Amino acid sequence: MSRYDFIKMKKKLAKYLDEERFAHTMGVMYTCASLCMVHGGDLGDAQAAGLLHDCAKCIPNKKKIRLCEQHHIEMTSFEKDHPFLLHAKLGAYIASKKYDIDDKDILSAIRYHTTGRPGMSRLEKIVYIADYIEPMRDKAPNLSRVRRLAFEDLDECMYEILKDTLDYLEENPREIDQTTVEAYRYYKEVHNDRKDR
Ligand code: DGI
Ligand code: FE
Ligand code: FE
Repeated sequence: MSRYDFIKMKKKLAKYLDEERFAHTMGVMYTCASLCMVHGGDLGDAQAAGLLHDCAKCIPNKKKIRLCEQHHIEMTSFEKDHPFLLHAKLGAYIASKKYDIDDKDILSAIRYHTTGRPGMSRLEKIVYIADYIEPMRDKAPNLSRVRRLAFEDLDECMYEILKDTLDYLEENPREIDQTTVEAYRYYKEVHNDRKDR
């Protein structure tokens, strides 16, 4: 038996997410599980992180800001201007308070699932990547290649996804969060260091 009551968690989550988001969430949860089977780690933790990664996604933007203020969750001015980004931070908070998750790595995987960050843990990478490649996703470029890469090499896959995400965001450079840029630079360096060896 898993330490997690996934049935109970899913029931609760279904109340806070719309149908489409819930379906995406299931895709992410099972994709996290599959990636964990290949790359290692705790299967229950991977599923819990995937299941809860977007738990704050359907909260209206104004309310996201208000909740962050109420619970003393620090916001950058960029996040205040782009409140959809807050669903990651706020999601980590809700996962800990409302879903009794106390594992730091799970909470951090939720926290950084939108931007990534330099030096991510295996679980953080698994959630970030699963969010991008789950079966319902269909808009990103190079998806079939990225999907294969996800099961071969997490760091290379992070580099590829961050590169494609920034290429897409470059259309409106003012929209780019510094954390995304820092994550990209980090995984680009990992990529280049390997090539040189
Ligand atoms: O919540 P999801 O839609 O499942 O996925 P997500 O939390 O990864 O959010 C996806 C969007 O986030 C995607 O359109 C790219 C965008 N994103 C990632 N980094 C940045 C960003 N958007 C802005 N404005 N700035 C960023 O740095
Ligand atoms: Fe998200
Ligand atoms: Fe998501």
